Amino acid sequence: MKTRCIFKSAGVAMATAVAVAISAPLYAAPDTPATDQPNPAFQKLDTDRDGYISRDEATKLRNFGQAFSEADDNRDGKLDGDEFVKAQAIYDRMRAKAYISDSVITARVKAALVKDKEVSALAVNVKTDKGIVLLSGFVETEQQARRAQEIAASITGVKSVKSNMVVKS
Ligand SMILES: [Ca+2]
Ligand SMILES: [Ca+2]
Repeated sequence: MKTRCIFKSAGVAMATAVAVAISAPLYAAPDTPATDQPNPAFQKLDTDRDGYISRDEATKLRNFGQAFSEADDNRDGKLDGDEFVKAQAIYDRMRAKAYISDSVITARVKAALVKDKEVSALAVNVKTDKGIVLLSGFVETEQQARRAQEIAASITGVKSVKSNMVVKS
């Protein structure tokens, strides 16, 4: 914002031609009127170069929908430069949250296993990577292994369950 104002007053004070000559290299992308600096992510998404990110253009980013809705302040169904910056911040926050939730998932699975009569006494190790739970350790029967897998799969946020559990014989 500041830069734009300075250039505006400079343009009035100096000859217009000089102002244009100075500002031209800085504003190489004339189709992004809402931002002071060209945003590379914005330009990449704005395939029709109308200066807005439409819903359609935003589908190139995975799971961007919620951030899109929250950032679209004037509810016109598209994001201008400022709204897009806001959307990026929301998107980054959401992704950070998704990352943390691996440890939350692990804690929930462990708690659920401890509560279950059939598997509570077993030493089942739980690891979670991007929502995928890996169970390992020793169990006494196949049934216990299956039960542990079922419990893990029922936890909110779990995408799938892998088992490295070994049946002691
Ligand atoms: Ca566009
Ligand atoms: Ca908008």
